[in-house]
Amino acid sequence: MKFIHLADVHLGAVPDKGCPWSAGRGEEIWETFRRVIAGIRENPVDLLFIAGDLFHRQPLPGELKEVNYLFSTIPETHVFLMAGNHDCMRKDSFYRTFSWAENVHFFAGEKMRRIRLEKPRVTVYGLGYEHQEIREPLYDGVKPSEEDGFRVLLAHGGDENHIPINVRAVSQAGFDYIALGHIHRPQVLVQNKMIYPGALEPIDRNDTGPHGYVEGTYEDGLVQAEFVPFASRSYQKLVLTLREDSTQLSLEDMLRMDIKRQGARNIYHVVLRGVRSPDLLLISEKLKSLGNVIEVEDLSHPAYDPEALLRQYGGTLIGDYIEYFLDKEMSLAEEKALYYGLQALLETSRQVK
Ligand SMILES: [Mn+2]
Repeated sequence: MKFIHLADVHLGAVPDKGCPWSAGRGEEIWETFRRVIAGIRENPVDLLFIAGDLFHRQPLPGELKEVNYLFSTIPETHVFLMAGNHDCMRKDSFYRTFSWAENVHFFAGEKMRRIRLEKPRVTVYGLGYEHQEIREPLYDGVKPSEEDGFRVLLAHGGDENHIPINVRAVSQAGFDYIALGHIHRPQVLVQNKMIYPGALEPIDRNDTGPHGYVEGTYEDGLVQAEFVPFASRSYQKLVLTLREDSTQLSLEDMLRMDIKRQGARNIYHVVLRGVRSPDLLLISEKLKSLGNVIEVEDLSHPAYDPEALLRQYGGTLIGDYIEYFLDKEMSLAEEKALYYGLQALLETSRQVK
């Protein structure tokens, strides 16, 4: 028996609002979901688990129809679907009245339900969110009944406000596989058994690293499951190390090359480290324009030698300023203050001369 497990697709989300590349990303999330279904059409699986937050917010009737159309193109695959906290089934939710294709099994309501199929032999336990927050540990006491075949728990949450989960209790309750959703970074809690596949596409800048879904098999009581990277891009951190001879243009070249090497589609958080010449005036806006750069964080500092400057400027305002900092353990912010302050003081004293 083959299955695919995904979660947190967040259809309808438009990540990185205000950034030049943002406009296409809402569409891209739909496209990646469509590609998953197209992949199943080519290499069929028996079961598709979608562990909540398929939509970023309340789905519109048209959106449900699109998703249902996609499911109808894989009639051999049984789709198990639940509402998560983002797309929870409110009183007026279109989820309540929607009629799904025959191969779709939708968990409606916060009461635990069991769906049993005979072909293939599988039992899936689950529920759907009707509220944005659920603080009761609804999964902790659930035990599957004794029956043959693949026994699965479809579950969304795991933090304090979204059905807290006791990993030990749930992993030992007797399920063959626990298909989790809600945490956006892929995470294996128990190998081949209890897994967060993470968001299918990264949804915001905290969703760093690879994204995709989990693909697995169930054979004679044995589950094999592995992560398949599938997202069209990822958020990455990119560190540029400055030296005293770095210039704005040399940095731009370095960044261009790094972005080319790591993929122009990815979205970068650029961190500047190392030392730079005191007269280098960094234009980080310019760096931002060289690719999908969401932030430039400057942790570099000018190549001043505070001790030498102290000898040179002892007894002056600059000397006192340096002494104030050198006498103590400096935090990162204080270190920055020292260097920025020095820069300002040295420039003023130069102008006075
Ligand atoms: Mn969620």
